[in-house]
Amino acid sequence: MSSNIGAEAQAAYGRYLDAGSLEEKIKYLEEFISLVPKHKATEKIVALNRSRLSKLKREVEERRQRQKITQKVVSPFSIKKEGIQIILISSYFTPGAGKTTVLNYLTGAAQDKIGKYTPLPEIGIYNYNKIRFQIVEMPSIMRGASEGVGNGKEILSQIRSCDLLCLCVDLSRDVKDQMNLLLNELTKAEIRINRLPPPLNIQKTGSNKIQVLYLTKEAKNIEDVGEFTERVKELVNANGIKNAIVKIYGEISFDDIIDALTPSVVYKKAIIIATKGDLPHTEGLFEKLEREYSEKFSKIIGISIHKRTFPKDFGELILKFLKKIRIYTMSSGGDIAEKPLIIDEDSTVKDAALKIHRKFYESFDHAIVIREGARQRRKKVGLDYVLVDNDIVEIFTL
Ligand SMILES: Nc1nc2c(ncn2[C@@H]2O[C@H](COP(=O)(O)OP(=O)(O)O)[C@@H](O)[C@H]2O)c(=O)[nH]1
Ligand SMILES: [Mg+2]
Repeated sequence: MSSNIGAEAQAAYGRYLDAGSLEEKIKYLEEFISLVPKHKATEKIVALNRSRLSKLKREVEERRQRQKITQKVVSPFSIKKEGIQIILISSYFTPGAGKTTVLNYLTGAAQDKIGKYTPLPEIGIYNYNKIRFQIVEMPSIMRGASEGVGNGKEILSQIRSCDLLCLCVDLSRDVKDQMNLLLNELTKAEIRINRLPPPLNIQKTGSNKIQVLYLTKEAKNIEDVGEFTERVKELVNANGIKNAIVKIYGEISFDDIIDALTPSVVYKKAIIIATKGDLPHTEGLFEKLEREYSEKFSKIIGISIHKRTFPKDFGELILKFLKKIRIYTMSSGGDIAEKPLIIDEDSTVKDAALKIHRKFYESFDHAIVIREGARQRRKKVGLDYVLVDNDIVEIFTL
């Protein structure tokens, strides 16, 4: 191993090589990666070992899935989704960041739990214009949560399937500490925040070689394609994959390749709620938080429960952030449903039909869309028609 690495890292690597169990191997390899100084000369070795690490983690995950099937335990941290699920988290300290306060403000739930440590999830329903948001407060995240400290594994596992993650940050305490802890544990749990999946795809084949294809102009925009290709192959190979096609559709980094090789990586949308802006010595701190984190978090809300500064249109703000629209279905009798159907922005009539029931798609004939304010208020359309917020849709089947 190269001398760029340092003695401590070398020692950790030795422990990794000697380790007997998968868990130990993961622990020492993580230690090694964290100890290696990060610069150009070590980039390759770090990437290679991160690829090995992701393979080890996949093996542990596969083993856990197999055990889960045989055990079938129901965890109190596993919450059945109702409507749009928003999870509130914060880093652990007392008194807390104000999660229960937010939950209670939005839903009326858990009034008696404000100011108390809540070791289990607290749940409430926030109704906004007939749209249901399920607000879940998770127990505070502790350092080491991704390794299981303070039920961290269960909490992070539920976060993986929520619709929106909300980081509650107390402005009266060190904001950086709180953010670092949360972002660090999320990253370790393979939860990527406000990022799109990288533009690449790795398919295993039977061809007995690794092939790398650059399919767009952006993908080809690399200094030395030959060297890059060799490195990609090395990373894929280090993950135990000997035959595959790697299709690259845009600009990517080595970290992106490792993410694509790690099936447990999920991509989550998240916002920050900064609390307690009324307390002394918090002036200017919200603006500082915005300056430091607005690149990663396009939505940061500053609140103070005492000054009642919670946004009145929180539901609207969330729908926009999640790029969702609401449509209203109409029956043949002309009755418009009271509850909207929530679908992704840019959805078509086909997407809506499928969401209502497959049969509306399978025997679809045409649809009528009523759009207030449009030049043609009532329009006969086909499956490809793109819907917008507040459209009223009636589907006619054959
Ligand atoms: N001054 C001030 N105190 C708050 C605010 N929000 C919450 N608190 C207080 O902070 C403490 C912890 O709140 P809680 O909601 O239980 O935090 P949790 O542990 O994150 O659920 C309680 O005493 C709350 O009354 C706020 O906006 N301003
Ligand atoms: Mg609480």
